[in-house]
Amino acid sequence: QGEQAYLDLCKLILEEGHKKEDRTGTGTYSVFGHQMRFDLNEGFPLLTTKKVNFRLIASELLWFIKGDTNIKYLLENNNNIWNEWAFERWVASEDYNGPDMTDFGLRSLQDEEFNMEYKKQMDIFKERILHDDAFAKKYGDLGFVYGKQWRKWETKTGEAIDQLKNVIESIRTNPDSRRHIVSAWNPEDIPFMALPPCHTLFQFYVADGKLSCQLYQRSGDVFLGVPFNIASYALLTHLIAHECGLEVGEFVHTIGDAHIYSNHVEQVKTQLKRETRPLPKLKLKSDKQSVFDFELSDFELVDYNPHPAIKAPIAV
Ligand code: DHF
Ligand code: TMP
Repeated sequence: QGEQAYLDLCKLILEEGHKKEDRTGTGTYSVFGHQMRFDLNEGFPLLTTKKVNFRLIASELLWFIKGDTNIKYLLENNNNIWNEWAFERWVASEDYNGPDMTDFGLRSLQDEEFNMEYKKQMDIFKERILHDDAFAKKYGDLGFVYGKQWRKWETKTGEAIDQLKNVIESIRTNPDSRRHIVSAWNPEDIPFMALPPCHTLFQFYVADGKLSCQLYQRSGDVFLGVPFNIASYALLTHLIAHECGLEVGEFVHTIGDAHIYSNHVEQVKTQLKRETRPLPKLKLKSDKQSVFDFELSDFELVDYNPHPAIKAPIAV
């Protein structure tokens, strides 16, 4: 139980994964079509076999919920997880005239001198996003990412659909509906997206007074992204259940291409040698009702005693 479903997936990929090249040039081991289930009543599904930073997950989710797509908010919350994808656009733009940053993701791993220069350019970029509003507006925005698709989906006639608000309303007024869906995948937008949405679509389900959620994730970086994704959707399910006066049920996580990058294999092996510990509990510390009113300080994670963090490079 607990995080075992996650560890089982890691084991499965190491033992039976297909060796596959990928867009980033890193190389992966991968399986296709895998499902994990987490009973949210057992505890909050944040891994204990390595320390995962809940603050980063919560601030990213609040960013989505606000409908924000600019990394400025994340940087103000000391959250750097989306920097590379904004930086990528900046260094490819006409306005950038610093040293060549082509393929910075791979090169920073292979060439220490380049890595120093990359870090320097990234720091300059972050400073400008934080302190130069016009710059932030132009280069901090990731465009059609989750915040936009969830809250301001653009229709052909130029109107905006608030999928998140609508789904909460439909859960409240028509819990038995089989149409509680939020889609982030808009074929029309794909060519303009920094990263076509990895969490493509999610659906809610109400039975016996409990709210469950299933995510279809087209592509999952099992070591780095997936632990964040599990906790993020668990948190979202807690918030929506809270607003709708429901208990929490299960989080069902279905992944299309579930992969371990070749430069994460040693880290995963280290993690698999560790004993799991009891899951933490999530506390909502305020009497707020609406999902849209929550702030970082309203969340508290109790009894989280994980093994130490394990570092790994992210594929860009
Ligand atoms: N690209 C790839 N290749 N994998 C991803 O998981 C991914 N995730 C994205 C954007 N692009 C991606 C957004 N989510 C980290 C976790 C989630 C995430 C982005 C980054 C991450 O680097 N986690 C590290 C350290 C975080 C930190 O302390 O700053 C970790 O060890 O969990
Ligand atoms: P892709 O677009 O070529 O599939 O690359 C996206 C990579 O990012 C892939 O390794 C999956 C990973 N990813 C996650 O696992 N979770 C996430 O939330 C995001 C945004 C990306």
